[in-house]
Amino acid sequence: MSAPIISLEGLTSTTSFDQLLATAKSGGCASSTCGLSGKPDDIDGAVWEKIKDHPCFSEEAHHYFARMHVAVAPACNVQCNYCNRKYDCANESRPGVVSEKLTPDQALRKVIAVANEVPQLSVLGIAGPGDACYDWKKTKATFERVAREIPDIKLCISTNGLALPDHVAELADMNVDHVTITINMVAPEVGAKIYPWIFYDHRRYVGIEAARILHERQMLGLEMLTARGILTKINSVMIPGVNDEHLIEVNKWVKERGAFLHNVMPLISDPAHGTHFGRTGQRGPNAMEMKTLQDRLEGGAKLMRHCRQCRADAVGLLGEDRGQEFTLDSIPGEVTYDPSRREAYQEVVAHERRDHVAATSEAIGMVKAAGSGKSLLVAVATRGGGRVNEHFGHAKELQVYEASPRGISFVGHRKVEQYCLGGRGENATLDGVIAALEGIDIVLCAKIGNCPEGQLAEAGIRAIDAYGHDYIETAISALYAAEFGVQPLAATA
Ligand code: CLF
Ligand code: SF4
Repeated sequence: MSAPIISLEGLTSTTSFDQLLATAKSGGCASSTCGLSGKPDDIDGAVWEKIKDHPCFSEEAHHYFARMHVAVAPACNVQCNYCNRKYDCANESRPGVVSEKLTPDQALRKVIAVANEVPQLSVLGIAGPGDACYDWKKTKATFERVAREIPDIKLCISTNGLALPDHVAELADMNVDHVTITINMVAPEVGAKIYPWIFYDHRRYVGIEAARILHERQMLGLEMLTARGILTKINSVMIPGVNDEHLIEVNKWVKERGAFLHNVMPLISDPAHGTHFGRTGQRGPNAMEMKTLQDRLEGGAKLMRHCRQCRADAVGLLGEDRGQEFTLDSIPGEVTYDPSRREAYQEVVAHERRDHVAATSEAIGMVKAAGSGKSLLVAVATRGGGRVNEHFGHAKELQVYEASPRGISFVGHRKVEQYCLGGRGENATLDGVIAALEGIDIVLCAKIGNCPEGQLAEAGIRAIDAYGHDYIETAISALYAAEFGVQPLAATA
């Protein structure tokens, strides 16, 4: 495998933008795999075209592409017991943080400002607070304005599904290819524990009747989207003791109705959020409970495991949030879209990801062929681009991969507090990081100091920085080889 033409850090930094442009214009790709499409063999070509730049609908794309959300549709027709609408829609975002509400014109201004600065931007999502289909006029006006100015941006919405069937035809007309429905139950008696009321057809419903109507509308909306070829992701909030076991049934129902992905998210519950579940002490699941349920769901509707439960005004790659750089008062009154950065980025990434796909396939083949029967859980510090390229002390999350006889797969992420600030590591912070790494065998990072390496070792976790800037899968396959005595692959970087 050849070295990358330029690093992904280089792709996005302002100082090397000239280099990025020059590389894109020259078509000067050093990759030995140019000419390959980069499409994995097991994905249909038309589906690949829709998902290849969508960071949520493709795990592979999330290493390269960014989404942004605009909070334009605050009204909601459902009450979820995990939501306090003073904050964000907890179906698609982290509760407890207030978002800036925007008009469609303000949203357009913000999208242009972000597109000019963040070359990875590929998707505009409307994901709360409130419901994008219920507050439809504002959703539609925003999408129409943005599609006129930036025609190649993908439009994406998240909805509770109650008003969805009324707007499927318009979503198809606007070329919205990606919809998320939050479905937490398929049995009204379970739903009644999650939704105290809904507002439908000019009146309020409560209890089992409310949950039954919501369920029927969600299934109808999903079937209508599937019939039109719109890719639908199902988000389910895992609420221990309420719907955790039941999500196995939900997975079956949505698979039968053509859902493209199923994303099981942990309930985030805190008394400070002022939600019903927060006030009544309902807990969320821990990382191992989540993984156990996800493992039980394997073989059903395909799982999304790389969700970051982002805010309703999130901007950037999924593992980062640059929203605070783009508040309305920091954006000029007049902005004009300049496509050059995004175009150059897309061209360079197209080359890079072909190389990455080939490297991944080789690495997975090696792990499968090893025939060791063993598995490893590896937590990786990365800044994007699918490479081991972050220092342990700078990481705010670690991406978790499992290497096993089935190959190498992304199984989740662990959020951690940044351990090293201003060149100094904090012991108390490190204790929290180690606790968050429960169950992990090995940490892979670009660099780690002796002190944290030693403390991780005491907790039974090995930290390795020998594969800095390699592709993640290639590094893991080499580790697997070293661990279980098979022939390692050559490094890529
Ligand atoms: Fe936004 Fe959602 Fe579209 Fe993605 S988020 S509307 S599908 S563009 Fe993505 Fe964020 Fe998870 Fe949502 S990581 S919370 S799944
Ligand atoms: Fe809150 Fe979203 Fe549920 Fe509405 S649909 S109550 S905004 S979590």
